[in-house]
Amino acid sequence: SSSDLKEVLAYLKKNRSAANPEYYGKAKGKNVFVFHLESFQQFMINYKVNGEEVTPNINKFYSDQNTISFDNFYHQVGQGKTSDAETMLENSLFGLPSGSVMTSYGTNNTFQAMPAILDQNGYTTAAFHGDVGSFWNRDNTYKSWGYQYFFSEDYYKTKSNYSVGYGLKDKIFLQQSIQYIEQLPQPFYAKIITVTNHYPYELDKQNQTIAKTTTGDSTVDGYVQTARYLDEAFGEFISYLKKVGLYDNSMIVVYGDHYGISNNHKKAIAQLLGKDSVNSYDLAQFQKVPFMIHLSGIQGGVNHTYGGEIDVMPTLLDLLGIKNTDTIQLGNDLLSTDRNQTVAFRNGDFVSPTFTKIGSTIYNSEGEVVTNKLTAEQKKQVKEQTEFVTEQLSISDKIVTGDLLRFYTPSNFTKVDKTKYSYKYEDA
Ligand code: GP9
Ligand code: MN
Repeated sequence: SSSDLKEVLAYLKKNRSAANPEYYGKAKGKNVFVFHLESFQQFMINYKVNGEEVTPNINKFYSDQNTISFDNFYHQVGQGKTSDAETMLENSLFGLPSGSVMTSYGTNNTFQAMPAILDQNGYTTAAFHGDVGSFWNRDNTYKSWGYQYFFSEDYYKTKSNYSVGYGLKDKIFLQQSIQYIEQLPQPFYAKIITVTNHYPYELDKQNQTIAKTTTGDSTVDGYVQTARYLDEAFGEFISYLKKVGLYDNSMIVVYGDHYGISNNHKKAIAQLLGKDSVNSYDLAQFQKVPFMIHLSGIQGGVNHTYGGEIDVMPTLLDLLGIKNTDTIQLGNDLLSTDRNQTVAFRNGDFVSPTFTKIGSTIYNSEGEVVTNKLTAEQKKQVKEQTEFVTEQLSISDKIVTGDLLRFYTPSNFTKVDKTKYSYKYEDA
């Protein structure tokens, strides 16, 4: 109801942080690529197998002088996995405690998503993915989010050996995406969703260019091989962007959507990390994924702020210089100097520069259990962080399940007309 909306607006008033003038508008008018690295975790950055870098192209991009790379950035997905990541990145709203926002609410809810906002600021908007368009209800959800174009499997030439797992192999997918990218009027916003580095990490022989790891856990050991393949595909794509001049007139955003190796594989994770064992704190740290922003002319470097997928949309809108102070976003610009660095996991646990909470256990920043050693002051802090996370998640759930955005329209925004869009190949 509209009284729930009042609660949301009060929350935002209390919790949104101001943009950093040093970065605001730095990417104004640039094309935007959001490059989705399927199941790609932060620990893979500069990771070596037998002395050999697994992902040299992504590593190079991470350390580029014009890339801002975040090394305390966490995925925040729940059961909705990729779809939760997409929901957070483009709406600054969380996935649900169970199920998927895109599947359950994507078709009918009102959204004020990044594609729609950019469309209304003169951008062409397109999503690319080599799986069937209906997976995670993307074909309906993207209309609600205001995507003008959605290039899904139907737009790609397929052969039996072109695909593995959930869709086209990344290299083939990206090669065939170029013809569509070239036709997009600039400036454009293009989201590119890869898929080959997906559980169970299968890959044909000729694309295996690095040895598997040897943990003995067969669902884990192929991960570096598909990650290497993804890295090669990424490298080819970056070369293409450089060749056609898109590298310099685009903001290139690269992120990992969620873990590739689940917490069911503790022994293997410990081995990959060179540890005897891993505890809940280590596993929370293991949920880091890359988040990188490349922009020619910007001073890059590794930024240590704590944040997550919920924070991407405000970060990008501020860099693009698109006013978003009155949009309903639950995250905060990662480049803002006064942001709350408590990062919620979907189950209510959290990480932060000071304390990490997993279930009822509190860890300090060194990973020591401090549940029963907290001073009164620290107890108060943990309590505040816990309340912040609970409120942030519950506000998000209220917005989604109550379809509250239908009661609110930001200034300079026109409600999305879903009937405008058709993504069918024959209509193209
Ligand atoms: C399928 C792909 C996989 O189209 O995006 O989604 P996930 O299983 O990672 O949620
Ligand atoms: Mn995924």
